[in-house]
Amino acid sequence: MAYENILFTLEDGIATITFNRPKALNALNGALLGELSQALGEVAANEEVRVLILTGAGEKSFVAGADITELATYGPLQAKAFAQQGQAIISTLQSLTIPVIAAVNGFALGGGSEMALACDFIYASENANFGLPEISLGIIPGFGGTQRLPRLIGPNLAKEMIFTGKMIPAVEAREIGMVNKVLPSESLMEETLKTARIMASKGKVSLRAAKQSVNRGLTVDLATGLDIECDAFALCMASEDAKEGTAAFLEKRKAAFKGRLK
Ligand code: CO8
Repeated sequence: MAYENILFTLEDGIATITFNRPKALNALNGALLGELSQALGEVAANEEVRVLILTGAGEKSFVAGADITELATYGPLQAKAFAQQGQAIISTLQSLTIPVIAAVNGFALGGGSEMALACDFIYASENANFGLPEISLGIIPGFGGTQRLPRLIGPNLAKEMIFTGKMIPAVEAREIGMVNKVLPSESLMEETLKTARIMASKGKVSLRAAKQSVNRGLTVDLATGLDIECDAFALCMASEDAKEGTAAFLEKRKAAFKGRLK
């Protein structure tokens, strides 16, 4: 499908979705969210996709939040529908079975931070800034920020960010555990791709099982989480990838995973 507000590419099993409204700092309007939803559907349906990267067009912004010109026209019911649309799409993103990296190349504000938080991890450029500035607009985060940020960095730091609306630079975001790596702008995509290629070379069944074990385990008590891990581990052993991975080790060669869900 042809997109106008995002760019979608797929190369060597790595899909990249680029938010592409640089004149509005890639702010999320209804049209962009609709296209993102379509693109995530394409990613989920295509067995060739092994890893997804999200990034923003231009050098200044990943996503500067929901489009405030659209937001300003909403009454409560439209606002609820918009928040539900955004939350559903971001939940779809979070529940993709493949790894998803946010390559944050500038402002990640409001819905932009919330989008990045739903990815498996974040790499950021040195000029990136993160924040949930909704409080300064007289509203609160509506795309999951009050839920995902405290789970990631703890309630006190999250409350400080949400109650003040202040932006924090990439280095500080790394210190508090929001960001895995901070990179010079010019090497952000290459470094992100390097990590994506490493993950894309692993077994698809085991990657999927690892992601589901971590994500599901985080929502339950430790004993239940360990059960989830045991079951997922056992399922992996039935896969073609596990046979190949263990045989390759014993034969002292590099494993050639087929990426099939068997
Ligand atoms: N929406 C629409 N347009 C935007 C947005 C935005 N979020 N952010 C920037 N733009 C536009 C500006 O209006 C400007 O357009 P123009 O050139 O036509 O005047 C252009 O992008 C460039 O922006 P600036 O000139 O402001 O660039 P600066 O470098 O001076 O500042 C900032 C960059 C700091 C990022 C500044 O633009 C800013 O503060 N933007 C708004 C950030 C913000 O508040 N985001 C949160 C939005 S609310 C939200 O995300 C809620 C999500 C959940 C919603 C669910 C509820 C229904």
